[in-house]
Amino acid sequence: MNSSPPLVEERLSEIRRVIEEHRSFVLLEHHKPDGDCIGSGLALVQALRGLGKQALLVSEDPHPAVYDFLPGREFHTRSQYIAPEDYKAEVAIFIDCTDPERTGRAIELARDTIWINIDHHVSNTGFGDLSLVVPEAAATGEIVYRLLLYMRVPITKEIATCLYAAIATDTGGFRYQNTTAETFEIAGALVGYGASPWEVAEQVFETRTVSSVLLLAKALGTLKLHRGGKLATVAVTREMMAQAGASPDDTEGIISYPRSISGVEVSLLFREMEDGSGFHVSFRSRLKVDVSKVAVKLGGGGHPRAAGAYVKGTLEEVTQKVLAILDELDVWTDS
Ligand SMILES: [Mn+2]
Repeated sequence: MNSSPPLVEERLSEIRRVIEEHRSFVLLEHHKPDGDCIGSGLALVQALRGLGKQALLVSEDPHPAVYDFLPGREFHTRSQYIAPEDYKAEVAIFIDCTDPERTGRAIELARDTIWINIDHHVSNTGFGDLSLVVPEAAATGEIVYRLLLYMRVPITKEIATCLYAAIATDTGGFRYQNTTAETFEIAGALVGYGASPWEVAEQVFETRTVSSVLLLAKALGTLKLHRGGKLATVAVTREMMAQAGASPDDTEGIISYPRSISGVEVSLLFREMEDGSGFHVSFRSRLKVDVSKVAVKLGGGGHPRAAGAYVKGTLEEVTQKVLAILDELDVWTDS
């Protein structure tokens, strides 16, 4: 992990220079931020503050309550609470965002700033004045760690906890295919800096709200198998959300159940949009199918094993549309 590829090395040095030469920063998260985005953002905002910089982490959507235990929350706000004229940054750092639009209204704070793009999504557009996109990284948290190490920024227990949480969540607790030796090396180093694997696991993986468990029960009632048992789908409607008293966060993790069924290669979760215009489709694949290709065809994006897209229409129409694209890609035959 000490030998970065030349391009990454060059970008790290350019980013270090930009950080050293400026004093005010805005860090932008993608909409519906996940653990990697939140942990990476909180780590970086605390690191910049530690360097004596002015830094603020901004997201359009709230942080799910499950991440409330992470340090640095006092440096985060939502775009609805801050007007662009109230916070003038010289540099904007986009975190875990495939493209700038993913930040939603938070992007208004990035006007007339230098743009730095730090991400690990294959589908990242390479936007920004400086882009540090490392698709081999399991999490954006790994890249932020490398940057802090490169800059010789002291890694406090607080920063280590945030980065560890970022990596633990994007690797599904070090179980997904993206987990590498480097992931463990970095995670090990972070534990050395004071991160507690047990505390993060307990808070993030071992704690659920009652509404999420009720919603899970309803979602599993919709389970259907297609294409000879290689595709499993579940749906969450607005009605089910209301009955369970669920918030959008409560859909987290539901998709891992259909994917865990023996023989299933691809699983889909259809989540009805709040305005009823269509469904957000989450894709997960086990081994062979690159679901990011399907998501991109539908105007979405993501990783080969986890992706998502918004599709307009009724549940039946959306299901037919997605299945047609999966069939078109001929993913069921090459076994
Ligand atoms: Mn990520």
